Amino acid sequence: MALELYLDLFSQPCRSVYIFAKKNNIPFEFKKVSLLEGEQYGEEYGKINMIRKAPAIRDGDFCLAESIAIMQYLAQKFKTPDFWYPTDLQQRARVNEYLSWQHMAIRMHGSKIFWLRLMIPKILGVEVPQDKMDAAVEDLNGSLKLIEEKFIQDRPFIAGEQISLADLVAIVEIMQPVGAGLDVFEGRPRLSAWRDRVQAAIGKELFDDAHQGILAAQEMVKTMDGSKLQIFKPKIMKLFL
Ligand SMILES: N[C@@H](CCC(=O)N[C@@H](CS)C(=O)NCC(=O)O)C(=O)O
Repeated sequence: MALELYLDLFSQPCRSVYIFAKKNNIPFEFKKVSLLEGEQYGEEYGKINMIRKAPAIRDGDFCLAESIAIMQYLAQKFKTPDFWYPTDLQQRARVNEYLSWQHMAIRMHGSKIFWLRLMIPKILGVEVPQDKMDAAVEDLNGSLKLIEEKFIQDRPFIAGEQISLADLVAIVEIMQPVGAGLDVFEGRPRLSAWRDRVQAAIGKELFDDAHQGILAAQEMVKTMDGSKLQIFKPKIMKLFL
């Protein structure tokens, strides 16, 4: 049975897994889990991932959740080039440092901006108080500053001279608020130069392919049928407001 990747490219962790698998020519079957349609709560998906989040994979009778664990599994199973997840002790520790930090930092703040700027007002029809928005932008700015000053510094990439899982996860996370129309690169030349290097290392075609949905999100919400999302409104409000 082919390796199955359960993904929705609207989701940051799914895009990271998708790009990683494609870039490394890992053969897989794309299984779409439409998160906005609530497919993660279906009976079949529960058998793949009882956490009920995407991404997840099935490799034979082995199922695995969590994007970072998935990419580490794929890196080892398919023996991807060392730079993605270096065997060098300190380089790997540098990658792990970012991968450990990002969950509660750039991922959380970037995702929050996406919901506050776009999905909550445009799809759920709820006005977001200005102080909530300002606080979210302040948190995001704090994380972006740390990415520049702590994680990139004066290196080409987070772990040194070559791209790694840390850069892949970081760029994909940073693109989430961009999808909601926030230009996070403006006034950040170091971040912009790093983005250009990471995009070049991934390849423009693959990067654009993975991001076409999220970068079209502002257009998409104009015609989106948000009725299914209303079921998740209490959860979304609790999470983001
Ligand atoms: N830590 C997990 C996060 C997974 C996650 O939160 N996925 C979101 C999409 S970005 C999801 O599936 N949300 C659906 C829901 O909460 O109902 C990972 O890195 O894979």
